[in-house]
Amino acid sequence: MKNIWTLLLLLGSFSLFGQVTVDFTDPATPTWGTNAQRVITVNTVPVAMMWAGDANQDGKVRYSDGFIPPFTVISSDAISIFNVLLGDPTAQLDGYSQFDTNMDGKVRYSDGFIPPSTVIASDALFIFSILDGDPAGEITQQF
Ligand SMILES: [Ca+2]
Ligand SMILES: [Ca+2]
Repeated sequence: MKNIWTLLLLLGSFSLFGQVTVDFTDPATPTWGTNAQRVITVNTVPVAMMWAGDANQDGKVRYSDGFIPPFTVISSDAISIFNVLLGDPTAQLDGYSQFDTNMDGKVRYSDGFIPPSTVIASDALFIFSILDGDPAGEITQQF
């Protein structure tokens, strides 16, 4: 299972016959709910994408733990990456994984470097960037 959330097309009705092509990268494509997609700018063009970063699969993207009094803890996705690497901040897992938030085929807590110039980006820092650099930020999956 990946760390991206399900995305639903918002249509009044549709036919079950024939082939339908839907461009979810077009921000004008109607999707169910509010804030269902993240919109970024690529070469000055707005592009919609699915939310990623829910490494622990709890329906929320968080960099740090959250707390809702009196007893509810919302676990950090970044810490879940640290834990799956057995607490080694420089470790790396290769292959398909829900903890691979930037979807490069590798799970890393910190950036890796292969000389002379290859950087393997941190999945934890990717979560931080999804939250626009707010360590206490949170995005909740709709539905
Ligand atoms: Ca989560
Ligand atoms: Ca990765």
